[in-house]
Order: sequence, then C-alpha cells, then structure tokens
Amino acid sequence: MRPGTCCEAVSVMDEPTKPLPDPAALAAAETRDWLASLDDVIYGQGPERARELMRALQIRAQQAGVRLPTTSRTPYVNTIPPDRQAPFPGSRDIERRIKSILRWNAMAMVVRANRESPGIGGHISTYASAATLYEVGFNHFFRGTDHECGGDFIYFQGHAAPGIYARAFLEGRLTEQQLENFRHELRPGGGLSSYPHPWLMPDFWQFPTVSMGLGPIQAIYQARFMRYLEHRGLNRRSGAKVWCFLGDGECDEPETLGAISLAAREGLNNLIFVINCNLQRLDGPVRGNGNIIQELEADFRGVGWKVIKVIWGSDWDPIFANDTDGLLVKRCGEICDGEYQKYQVEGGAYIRQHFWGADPRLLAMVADLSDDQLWKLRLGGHDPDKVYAAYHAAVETRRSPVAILVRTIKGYGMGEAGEGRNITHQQKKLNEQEMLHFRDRFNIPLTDEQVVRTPFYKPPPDSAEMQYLMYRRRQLGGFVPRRMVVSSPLAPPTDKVFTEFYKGTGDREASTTMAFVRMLSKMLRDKNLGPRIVPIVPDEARTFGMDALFRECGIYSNVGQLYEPVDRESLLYYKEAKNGQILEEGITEAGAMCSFIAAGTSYATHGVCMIPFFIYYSMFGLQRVGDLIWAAGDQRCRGFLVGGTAGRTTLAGEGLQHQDGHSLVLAEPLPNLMVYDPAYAYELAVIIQDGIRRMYHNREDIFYYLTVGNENYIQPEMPAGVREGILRGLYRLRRAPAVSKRASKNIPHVHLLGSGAILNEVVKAQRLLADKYGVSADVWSVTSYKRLHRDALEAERWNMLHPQEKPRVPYLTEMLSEKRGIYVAASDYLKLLPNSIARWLPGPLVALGTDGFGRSEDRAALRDFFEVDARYVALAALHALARDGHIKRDVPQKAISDLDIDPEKPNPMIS
Ligand SMILES: Cc1ncc(C[n+]2csc(CCOP(=O)(O)OP(=O)(O)O)c2C)c(N)n1
Ligand SMILES: [Mg+2]
Repeated sequence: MRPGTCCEAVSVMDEPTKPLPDPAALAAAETRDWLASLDDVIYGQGPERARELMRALQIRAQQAGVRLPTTSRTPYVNTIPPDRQAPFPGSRDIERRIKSILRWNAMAMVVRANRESPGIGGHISTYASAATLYEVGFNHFFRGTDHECGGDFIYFQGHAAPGIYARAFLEGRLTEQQLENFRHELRPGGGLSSYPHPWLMPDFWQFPTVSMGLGPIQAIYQARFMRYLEHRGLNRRSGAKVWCFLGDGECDEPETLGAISLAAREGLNNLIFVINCNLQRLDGPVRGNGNIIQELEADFRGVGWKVIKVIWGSDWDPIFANDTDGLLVKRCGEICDGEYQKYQVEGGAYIRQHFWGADPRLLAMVADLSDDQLWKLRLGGHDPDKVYAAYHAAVETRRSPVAILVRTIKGYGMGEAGEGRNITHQQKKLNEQEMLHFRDRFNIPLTDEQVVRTPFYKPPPDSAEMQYLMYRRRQLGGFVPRRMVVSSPLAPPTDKVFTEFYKGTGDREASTTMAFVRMLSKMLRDKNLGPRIVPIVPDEARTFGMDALFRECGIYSNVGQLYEPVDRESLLYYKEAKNGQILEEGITEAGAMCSFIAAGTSYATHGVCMIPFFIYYSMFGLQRVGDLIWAAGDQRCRGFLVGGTAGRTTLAGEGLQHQDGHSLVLAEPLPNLMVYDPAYAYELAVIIQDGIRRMYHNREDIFYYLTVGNENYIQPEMPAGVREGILRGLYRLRRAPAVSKRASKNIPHVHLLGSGAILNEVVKAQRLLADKYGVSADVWSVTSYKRLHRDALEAERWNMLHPQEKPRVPYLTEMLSEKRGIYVAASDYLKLLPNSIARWLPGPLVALGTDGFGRSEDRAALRDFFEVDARYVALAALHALARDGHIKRDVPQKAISDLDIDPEKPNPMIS
C-alpha cells in the first residue's frame, strides 16, 4: 500500500498511543537494507551485475531530477582492497636490501659531488621518495629490449636520475668513476649527465624528461604512435608498455594533463602513469590546503582513465578492517595535504592528538599502538606489496590507460636532514650525523669511519643481492634504460620524386607551400619512401592545401570511421581509417610535436625508420612549442618540421599573431636543427632530398626546419651547378648583366642577398637599380643564414686553435672573396639573421628585415611598412653606395621621392 492512502491514515488513528518511529532510525534501517541488497548482488552475481544495477539507479535518479554528487572522486583509501591484491612474487627481504644500497649510492653520489664542488646540484629527496616505485618496476615489470615484446618504454622522472644511475652501477653498466663524476661530464673518463639526456648518453637514456610536463605528454603520444605503427602494419603488436613516472607537482604543467583525454579516447591500454604523490614540490606543498591525490583522481577518471590509488600501506589494512562504520575512511578524507605533511614531520604523539583524536572511537582503534608505531605506519608508496598489486592491475588493464596515484614521503629515510620538510627538494648535503642515521636506517654495511668518506657500496658479485638483481633483469629481457639503434639505413632517395621540381613551373604560378604539398604526395606514392612518411598536421591541412591527402592516404583512427562523412560524395572526402597514414592531431601543436618526436625517434625506439613531416603555422612552432623541439634535438629525433605560411610580409591579412618573422631566429640555438628558408621549389626539393639522405641513409642525428610561403609566383628552373650552394646556404642566382670591362669600371656594383619570397623583391630591385640608377647588381639566394653562420664560426674557431696551420676559409668567404663592394640583404625575418654573417662579407652590409609586430594588411602594404620591398632594397643599395662615395650623395634622396618612400613613416620595429 502506498503511503498516504485512506486506509493507512485510519490504521494510524486506530493506535494513537503507539510512539511514531524515529525517522533517523528508519533511514538507517533503510540504508542497511539497500546495502545488504547490494552486497547480495556483488557476492552473489558479481561486480558486473552490481555495476549494471547502479547504472540503472543512476539513470532513474537523474530522470527524476535527483542531483547526484560527482562520482569522479572515491574515498581517500586504496583502490585495490587487500583481498584483491595480486600477491608479491619476489623476495621482500632481498629487494629491500638492494633498494637500501641504491638509496645509499644515490645519496652518496649527490653528497660527494656537492662536497667537492659546492653548488654543483643534484637531488636526493625525489629518488628517496620514489625508490620503491622504481624497484618494484625493475624487479618485476620493466621489460628490456631482449624481451619478446621488444622492451617497454620508460619515462623516468628527470631528477630521480641518481637512483637510476645507482642501479646501473650495481648492474655493472656504469663505473665507480662515472658515479664520482656525476654532474662532471667533462672530466677524464667521462661522467654522468644531471638528468636523462639521450644526446649526452646515447647508449643509456632514451627519453629526456626533466623539463616538467614534457615527459607525460610525450609518453601519451608515444603510446599512441606504437598503436599507429601496429595498425599500419609496420610493427607487430608486441604488448610493450609505456610507463611514465612523474611528480605530483609536475601535474601543474599544462602539458602534463593537457592530452590525457586523447589517451582515454584512443583506449591506450599500453600506457601507465605512475604519479609520485609525495605532496611536495620544490618550494613546499603541492596543495597544502587541498588534496592532490583526490584532485588528480577526478582529472583522470573524469576523462576515462582507470585510476588506482595507493595511499595506505599494509600496516593500515587491519585498522581499516575494524572501521566498520567508515569513521576512519571519513577522517582520512577530511585532512588537507599540508596537515598530512605535518604529521610526518611532527611524529606519533602529534598524529594521535590531531588525527586520531578527532573522535574517541578513532582513538580506540589505535589504542594499542605506541606513538612511534603510529608514526611509522607505512604509506602505500613505500610498501612493495601495495605497489606490486597496483602495477599488476595496471598491466592487466584491457580498455584504458591507467594512472597510479601513489602516496609517498619526500626525502623518505633522510630523517632530520629533510624527510617531509619543505627544504628537502634542495637538500644536497648531509652532515656526519645525518649520514650515520641514513646508514643505520637502511643497514648499509659501512663502518663509522667509512661513512665519513661516503663511499659507493657494491656487494660482491656472488652475494644474494647481486645474484637476485641480475637474475631478475635477465628474466625481464635485459637492462633498462638502454638506447639502441638497430634499424637499417634507408636507400638514398632517387631523383624520380624530385625531378619535376628541378624543372620549374613554366609560366604557371605556384607557392612553395603548393610545391611542398605536391612533393609530399609524390613521396607518399613512392614505393620505397611512401610507407615511411608520416604527415602530421594540427588541424591545418586545408590551410596548406593538403586536403587531397585525406582521401589518398587516410587519416589515422584507432577505430576506423564509424560514421559516413558529410562529404562522402566528393572526391576528397574526409576519410578516417585504421591504417590511415596522416596524423590529424586537432588543434594541438604540442601534441603534434610529440607525434613528430615519436615518429622521428622510431628508428631507435622501435627499430623502424619513419620520416615525419610536421606541417604547421610557423608562428605556432618554435615560439609555442620550442621546449619540445629542444627535447626532440636532445633525443636525436629525425624528420622535417615545416613552418607553413611563413614570412612576416608574405602571409597577408593575418596580422600580429600569425605573421612570423622570427622563427628562423628562434631556430638558431638548436644545435642539430638544420634550418632553411627556401625561395623556390627546386631549392626545397634539393634540401628535402638531401635531408632524407643525410638522416636516413647516412644516419646523421639531425632534423630540419623549413619555411614555406603562400605567395604564388613562377617557380623557375634550377640553374646548373647550384645544388651545393643551396645546401650550404648561398649561391649566385643571377649575375649582373654583362658590360664591357672598361665600362664596368665606372658602373657602381652591389651584391643583393635575398631569401624566401623576398628573393623576388631582390630580383626586382636588381632591374630597378640597373634601369633607373645605372647600378649593377649580382643576386644571391641565401637559403640558410644559420648554415653560413655556423660554417664561418667553425672555420674561425679552428683557425684560432691551429695558428700555424693553413687557415680554413669559411664557405661564405670562399664564395665571395672576389666580390668586393656593397652588400644588401633582405629577408622576411629579423635583421639579426643577415647581420649574423656580416663579419665575413668582403664589403659593408645593409640588412633589411621585418623586426616588429605584424599588421593585418595586403602583401604590398606589408612590404612597404616593413621596408623590404624592391624599392627599399634599391634605396639601401644607393644609400650605401653614396655613403662610401661610389655615387653622388643626392641620388638616394632623389630615389626616396622617385620611389614614393615616406621618410617620416613610423619605424616598424617599435610601432
Ligand atoms: C618546466 C620546468 N620548470 C621548473 C623545473 C624545476 N624543477 C625541477 S623539479 C621541480 C619540483 C618537482 O616537484 P614534483 O613534480 O612534485 O616532483 P618530486 O621531486 O616531488 O617527486 C621543479 C620546480 C623544471 N625542471 N622544469
Ligand atoms: Mg612531489
């Protein structure tokens, strides 16, 4: 009978003396009923059925307008209950002894380096907090390259490097001298780099991680690229995993969390994040007033990751088992991280009073534990059983990526020297007392006298520790980390693909972007090159006229195409496919760059040479994702970055935010980045053909940045004999028109240097100068200021160091030695570029460039505004000639009015 019916009312009125039931008691009884029903289902029919029912209830509640609390956070307890933990299969005792030795050696490495060279740096507390996380991985999970899966990919937290070195020392892969030379890489015998840098330790480190946030985002795209290779049939599905270790503080970097939804969307079950939640970053608590583990749980669960929280160690299991009313669970969720950190520093009495003391029933739960025992109740991240169970569950996960949130103590074991303290991150020195404490805490077999010297400790080869450690690594497929290049070189690309571009476009106009896209599609169709090419775009394919490739090569999607695209009827429809070749990343230059890195390092990580072309708005490359490009250089990435619609005045209309006049300058500092600003299709073809040869046939660890523009003009045929000049950065495009020797003596002469689309302005200026002012000019195409500059610096350095040998001549000087006279250089980039080579020119240089903020305007107006069109090139030449007395002083003045130049116009550099 429904409440409130007439009969019910009567029956209540019939018994007026019976007391009304207590509503709270009723509610409690009802809750118990419901919970008992749920238990029945869970234990009778299994969790799957329970999930179905809960889901049905949730839908019904929502339909009835009941607002449910957000479910992305679960209580502040371990995700895996003790009875569901996979049992730890190793020897707890031996592993603890190995770990203690590693802790000691990692600490000793930093302490000794700083004792000898104060200020040399290094970190003790990070590895101290993460040692168990790594050791469970090393002994049970991380598979080396000899394993049939080909080896897992491990992104180590950068500043935990001392611990990783310490292990490699026990494994016999690093010498004692190398450990002594931690952070002294230049010493005889070699040393160890501060952080993971494949550039510096190419046989050891695979992935640079210390720029916070770059490890996690790269790991995501790495896992995705692994799938891409498998789906395209270029690599077998091996079951290899990508593990990424990161800090809780590191999660504040936008890159860390910025791509986590992609990982879930793509169902990357090959990806595991282990987030070391020691609640501290460099300066202090990560979320003193909040709770970082809960916050991260919501972030990851919210987008579809599986989250495994490892908060409490096994010591807590019996206490939680007695928490029948959920009081303890509730209490755990009330404490903010700053307070949790304080418990660690203050000790047992404080914890009893402030945590357990909140309720007498809580106090009763731990009445039989001493203060010391209370203090030492172990956290999850320092308990191998808990960590093992979490990793085990993670590697078994079938449908999604996994984030393991592990609670640890920063500076674990450092005691007074820094355990849990705000200064711990920067702690690089331990005094004698602190080291003795460390020795005792971890039972390192060293005498007091030895401790003072802080030696590295290595147990004898036949000790149980060493035997165990080596055995486990053998079982897991060899040492980790290890970087190996096993791929075979590719044959150098033939002319076939490129010849068309050497011939020019006849009387048809085309931009270098169009030429590039055509070249790319020809490469994609080439039998040998085609399968290797990885076109990558951040939602800009149409901008660059690449949409034809959608249909031709397909856009990679891990599920294929589950819908009929709206343009299915058209020839160039939007085709997604499981074996699609294009990585259409959406609007994420950072993500696209990570795909570029994954593809460009595949020759080493997968043993499969891939040739990525990442095409993007040039303004959103080096400026926006410069640190990732730096990381690409560090990890010896190969491939082509193509900055489209480049040039501050060549990209019309877009204005200040899009018009790029400085990416070439930003590209200057990257040591292994080859940089070109080609003007013509044939230049581009020569550079790309040679680039593929150098990177994939010669196996040079370089990569390329090329600019391409969207201005249409006739692409000329390649003149004879210019290939070398194109590659080395400079060649003569057009000589001055011939005149008799006698006449030439009286004709003032200049050399005009032009790059990119501005080369055409320079060619126009050559005519202008000849026709209007009787000045003859040679025109030179400068394809790469960076190349010229570095070549000259190299020669100069060699000459300084070899004073008695025949001096080397920079290429620039060699090309121009006979070419005295005035030089004018114009480009669509900062004046800094031409000025960088001025010192080696045989005559004075006037540099024209596009320093300043861009404007929304058409090309002609922009080139006038930035003073880089043919008129300004001519004026610059006349000015320099007059200044040096080669022509009359009034000529430039006359040119200013002839050429309609406003001398009082604002300076674009500062306006
Ligand atoms: C982009 C960037 N910014 C700053 C730093 C300097 N830095 C190195 S470690 C660190 C704190 C890291 O804290 P967390 O991620 O919590 O790691 P923990 O050492 O606590 O495990 C900082 C700020 C850096 N390496 N990279
Ligand atoms: Mg931290």
